[in-house]
Amino acid sequence: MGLLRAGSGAFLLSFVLGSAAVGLATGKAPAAKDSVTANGYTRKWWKEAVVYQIYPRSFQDSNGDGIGDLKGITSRLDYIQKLGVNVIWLSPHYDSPNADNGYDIRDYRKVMAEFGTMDDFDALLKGVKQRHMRLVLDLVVNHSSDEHRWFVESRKAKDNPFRDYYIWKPGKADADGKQLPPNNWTSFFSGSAWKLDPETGEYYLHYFAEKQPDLNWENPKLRKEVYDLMKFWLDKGVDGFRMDVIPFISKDQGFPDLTASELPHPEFKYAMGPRLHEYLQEMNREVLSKYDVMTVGEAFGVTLEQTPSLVDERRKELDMVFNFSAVRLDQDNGKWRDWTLPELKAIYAEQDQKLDVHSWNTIFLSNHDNPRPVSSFGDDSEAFRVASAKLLATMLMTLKGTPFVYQGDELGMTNYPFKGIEDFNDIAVQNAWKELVPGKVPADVFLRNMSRTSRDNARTPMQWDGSAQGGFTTGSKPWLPVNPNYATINAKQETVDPDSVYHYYGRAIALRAKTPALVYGDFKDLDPPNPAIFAYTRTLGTASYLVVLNFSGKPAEFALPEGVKAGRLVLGNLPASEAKPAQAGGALQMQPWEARVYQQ
Ligand code: TEU
Ligand code: CA
Repeated sequence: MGLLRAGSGAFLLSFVLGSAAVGLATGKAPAAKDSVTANGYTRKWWKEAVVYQIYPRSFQDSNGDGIGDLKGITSRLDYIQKLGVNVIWLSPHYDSPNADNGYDIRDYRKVMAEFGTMDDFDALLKGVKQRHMRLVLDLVVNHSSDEHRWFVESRKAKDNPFRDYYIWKPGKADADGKQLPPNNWTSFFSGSAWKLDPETGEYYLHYFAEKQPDLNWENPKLRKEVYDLMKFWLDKGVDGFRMDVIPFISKDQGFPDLTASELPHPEFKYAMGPRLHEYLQEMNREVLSKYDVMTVGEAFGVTLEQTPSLVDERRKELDMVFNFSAVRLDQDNGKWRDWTLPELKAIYAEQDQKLDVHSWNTIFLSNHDNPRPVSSFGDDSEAFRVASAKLLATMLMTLKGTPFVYQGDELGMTNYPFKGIEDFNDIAVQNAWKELVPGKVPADVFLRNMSRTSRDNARTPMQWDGSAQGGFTTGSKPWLPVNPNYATINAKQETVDPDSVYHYYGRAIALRAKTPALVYGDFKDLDPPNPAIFAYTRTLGTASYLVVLNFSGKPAEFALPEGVKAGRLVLGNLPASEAKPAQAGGALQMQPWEARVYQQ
């Protein structure tokens, strides 16, 4: 077993003796009430796991209609398993009219017809389990679709039994008696967050699209419905939830206007409402505590200071959250910005400082809402795409926290060469275009910005092979065009090439899996202000690793600080890496985008 080779001394003994060590290797759940610790952390399977995110619409089409589906995913499970990941997070697969690609759910207990049937889901779940992986679903319960039965009822009349499942308010009249929304809250998809519904003459709240009315968590009946639907899926055997904008579920019942300074970032006002902790603790008590599952909340609008209040294990709320600082470092309020390496390093250092042993972090640079990391954080030019994608993989697998890999990143897939507005599918882009162009923003400026920041960059189909449509569909019209670089960047080519980004991900994931220090070890940034090199150590007892990453297209020297040595090279992204161990006081000559991991 790999674990036996890693680390040493008393720590190793407790690590291997713990029943969870067996779980780690087999993918089975550790024994309940396992309280084995590592470096002060309670060991958990989800802390030791690597998660792979699937956006079903774009993963693999099985019937030629141009839309990815569950059968398609099942047919690719071997590919995912061979990468060495332990958990799959599936973006919404529920019945939906697709105003926001499944993040607008019409029926929480039904599979989206385009994706298949409940039998297909059961087959997928079985296939995942057979391969000793786990399946985590997307829980979208801040809002539903306006086509959900609850909303169809709710909008009918003020005294409808489902009225209080949503948030209804009368409008305000201005000086001329004109009807205005109840307050100035804005939607993330442009315009007011309130929509006047002619049926009853009241407004309903929608933080996202008009077709995504916010659910009213003040209503205990609604909360019970949510807990029941969670149990429905957990009883099928799923292993947890990624919770969509979960910090938004509790609303300030005073519904105060946002101030001018709050308006650019309403997420910080919408998140962490007065009853959020109460709801999460109730959910944990009623549902989560009864299963051996993992939860990860999308912490949009949550500050790092607030994070422990959601994930401190003693509070029994969530296991982990996605903090947005790193993934959105290249954007400010939807606008692309230049970022610097010291800024990125400061984020990870601060996360490490502010989360103590009771709180666990996530490490990710991408998902279905963000551009491709090799384009944003690496260099997707011909010269450096492969090296920089591997460097990012090295970082993801060696920082402290559970790593999340978004589909296609393991191939080094890049942003899409968007040209016109018609190339974009995302409702966020289409709504913003209508609101801003041409009056407030010139079209070319808008398009240039969106081509760097748009969510559609991540949503183009998986590139499986060099055949038409990249092997994503046998049809001629995928729902979103395949990136034209599929001829050179694709899974078929990368699975046969031992030097590919794909196989490098596999090696980095395997290294993490067998190296407790890379999971639980102390993190220390060796040179925070260095503009090109990110160098850090991960140390657990006597086991210590040195990670050196050259985040630039130029050679860079890294002088080893006092007490740090580069011993045995255990991972490197360039064949020409100097394998010669460098002693303390020596220097490493790093090639452009070179990444190395040494055992000290
Ligand atoms: O994302 C919400 C979110 O925080 C953003 O990434 C959002 O998409 C962006 O800021 C829009 O400008 C979650 C889902 O991940 C996303 O796909 C959904 O669209 C959204 O919630 C609504 O469910
Ligand atoms: Ca299909």
